[in-house]
Amino acid sequence: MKTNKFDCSKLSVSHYYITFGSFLMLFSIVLNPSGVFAQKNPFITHMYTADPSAHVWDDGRLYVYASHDVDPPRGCDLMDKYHVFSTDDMVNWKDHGEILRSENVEWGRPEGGFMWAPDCAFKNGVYYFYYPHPSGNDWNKTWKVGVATSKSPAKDFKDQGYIKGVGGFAMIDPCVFIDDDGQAYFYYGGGSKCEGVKLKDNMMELDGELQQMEGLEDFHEATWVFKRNGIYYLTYADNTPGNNQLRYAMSKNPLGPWEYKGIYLEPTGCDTSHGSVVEYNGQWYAFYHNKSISGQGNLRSICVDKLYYNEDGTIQTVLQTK
Ligand code: FUB
Repeated sequence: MKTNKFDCSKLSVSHYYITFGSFLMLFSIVLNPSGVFAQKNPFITHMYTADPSAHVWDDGRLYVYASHDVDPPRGCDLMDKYHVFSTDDMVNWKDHGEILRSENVEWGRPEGGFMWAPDCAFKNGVYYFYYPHPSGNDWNKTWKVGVATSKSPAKDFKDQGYIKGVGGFAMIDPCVFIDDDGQAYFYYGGGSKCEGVKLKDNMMELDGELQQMEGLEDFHEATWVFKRNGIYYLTYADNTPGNNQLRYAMSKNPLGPWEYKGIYLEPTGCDTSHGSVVEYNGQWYAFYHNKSISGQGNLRSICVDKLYYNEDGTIQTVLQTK
C-alpha cells in the first residue's frame, strides 16, 4: 500500500549527517552571529560573585579567585565564602567550591562577613591566598590582610594569620605581583591611598617600607598590577559616585612613579568596580563584575571580555559584552 508517511530508516547516512550538521550550524549562529561558540557574560550564574582576580597557573588552566555577594545584601557587610573557578577554554567554567570563610579566620572580627576582594600568588610550590578582613567590631578602622596557603590552587587553604605592618582605615584589596626575576611585590589600598612594597621570599612579610604609589589619578581601590613587554601596569577603580570606572597607569618600575593613562572600563552598573587583567593562550582579558543578573549593585556577577592594546602599549576601552 502507498503511504505518505516519512520513514527515517530510508534516509542515507550522508543525508543524516548533512541534516545534523545544518542543525548544529543554525544553533551556533543563534548563539553567536559571528559563528564562533562564545562564552556568555556573566560567566558564573549559579551564585553571586565579585572582585575577580585571574591567574594562569602551571597546569595551563586559568583560575579566578572571587568574593561572594550574599543575598539579600547589606551593603558589602555580609560577604563571605570565597570560591575559585577555572577554565581551559574560556567557555566552560568549573566551580571548585569554597576555599575560605570568615569562621576559619581566628584573628577576624567576631561577627564575620566582610571577606572582600582577594588575590592569589604562587611561589616555590605554594599558593598564597591574600584577603582583606577586619579584625575588630569597628570594621573600617581595623582592616588587615590575611594569608591562607595551600599546595593546590583551589582547595585545602589554611589561614596562616595576617601580614604584619599593613592595614588600618579603608586599606583593602591586596594584590601580589611576581616579577620575571621572582621578586614579589605587595600592593593594596583604599580611601584614595595606594601603597606598594617588596615582599620577602616567605610571601608573608614586607621587605622594606610601604611606599605611596605616585601618579595615579582619582584612585579609590581595587589595585591590580601586571607586566607586558617590560612595562608595568597598575589598574584600579576610581571614585565616580555609585558608578566606579576602572582606570590605569603605566611605569618602567614596579613601584612607580606611575604615569596615568586613562579609563579602560566604563561603569558596569555596580556600586563599585573591580577588575584584573591577564594573558591566556596569547589573548589578553579584562575581568570585572556587573549587576546584570540581579539588577542590584551589591549583588554582582563576574564577567570577562577581551582586552586590546594600542601600538604604544596603552589599553583600548574594553567592550562589555553579554
Ligand atoms: O566587594 C567588596 C569591595 O567592593 C571590594 O573589596 C572592593 O574592591 C569593591 O569591589
